[in-house]
Amino acid sequence: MFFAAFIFMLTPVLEARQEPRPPNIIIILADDMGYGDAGCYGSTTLKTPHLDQLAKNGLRFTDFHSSGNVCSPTRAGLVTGRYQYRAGLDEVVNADPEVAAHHGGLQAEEVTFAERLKTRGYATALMGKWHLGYTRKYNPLHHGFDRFHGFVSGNIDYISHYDRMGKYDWWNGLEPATEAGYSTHLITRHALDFIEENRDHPFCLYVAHEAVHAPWQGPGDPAQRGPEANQDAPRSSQDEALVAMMTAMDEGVGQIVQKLDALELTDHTLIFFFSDNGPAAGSAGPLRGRKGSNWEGGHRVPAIVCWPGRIQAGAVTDQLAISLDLMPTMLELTGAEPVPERPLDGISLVPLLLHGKSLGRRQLFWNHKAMRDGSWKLIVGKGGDGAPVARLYDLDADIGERTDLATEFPDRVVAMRKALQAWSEEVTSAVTPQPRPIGMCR
Ligand SMILES: [Ca+2]
Repeated sequence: MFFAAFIFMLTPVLEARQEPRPPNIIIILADDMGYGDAGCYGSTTLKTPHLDQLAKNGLRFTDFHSSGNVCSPTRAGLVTGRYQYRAGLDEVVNADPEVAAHHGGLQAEEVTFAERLKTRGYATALMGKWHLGYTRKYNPLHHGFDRFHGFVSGNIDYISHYDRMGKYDWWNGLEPATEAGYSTHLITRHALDFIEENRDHPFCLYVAHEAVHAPWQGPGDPAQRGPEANQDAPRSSQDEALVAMMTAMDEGVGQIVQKLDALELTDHTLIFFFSDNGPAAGSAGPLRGRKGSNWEGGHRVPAIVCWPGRIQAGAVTDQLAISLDLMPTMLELTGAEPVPERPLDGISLVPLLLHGKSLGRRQLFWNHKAMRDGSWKLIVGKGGDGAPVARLYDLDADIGERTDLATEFPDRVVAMRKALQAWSEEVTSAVTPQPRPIGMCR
């Protein structure tokens, strides 16, 4: 098995030390980075020395999942701590105004981790990709983020900062901002500035990288969109660009770590790195499926958490966890309270991170089509003849989802289908309405 040699339970227990203050929190989110797209996850084509070092200094997950298999849904789940279906954000907020889903976004009644951490005096910022609504009312500044430098669409030209519909999309808070530079570099630079500015103040920094989402552009490539676009200029191949894009992001991770060291904030800062879904151009490693899929390759992603002195260095865990767990984890670490009307769907990872404890057997769900129950994975869909079909895999023995065990374990299939159905009904029982312009139903 792919990671068999490396998987072990965390050896407990790091000696509890008095933390003089709640930690700073930095969430670094990669975009479309697959399970096999880092050196520490087995990549031979992509070099990620800074991520590998982060893993050496912290804890690496082998069974961590995004709550969605595409961009906007995972981000809605991350910032609210709830399955994104509850917020009415189960599909990508589309760049095209002719598509109904362009007009939706994160509605005002949702509660974000930034809003909750502000109740504890945290300075908050998003640097990078939002993708939870295009219009002004959806702006991160209206969702608890004090600062926002970045873009609101699913991707921009890395050089010219135009979205795929040809609209300029780079912002300083509520206002469009003209700023030259490769988007990954700009995101890192703003993150470093924010850390520096808040060196004496607790902060929560969400660094949402564009890398390694399309378009395929390294720092030296020409613009492909906007008035400066040059379609005739020589450019990297997709493979070359992917390497350059990953390298730029990885170097940014290294610069954040270095900045924390220089400011003597390392021991006071938890960094959580993960990807928002499986690969578009990269590798899912041993997993079946890619971005957009309910197979493991669509949602099992690289994830590393680092807090030197508090989380055991160099550990690897096979505990089952999901991006929805970040919000309850942050609330526990900072002493912030959840909002009773918005119950969270994840669990705090603090017992695992700080004490090496098991998270227990869990059930997780994706897209009304797939679920985990411990190591078991159920996927429902349609067979070649169009008839409903349910497939069952034991991921402990079959991480690549190759051997369907449904006929061998019919009772388990029935029980899991029932659980999936009950979950589906529950998460869609009180969905936040999304606006749909008259005449648009799609
Ligand atoms: Ca993505």
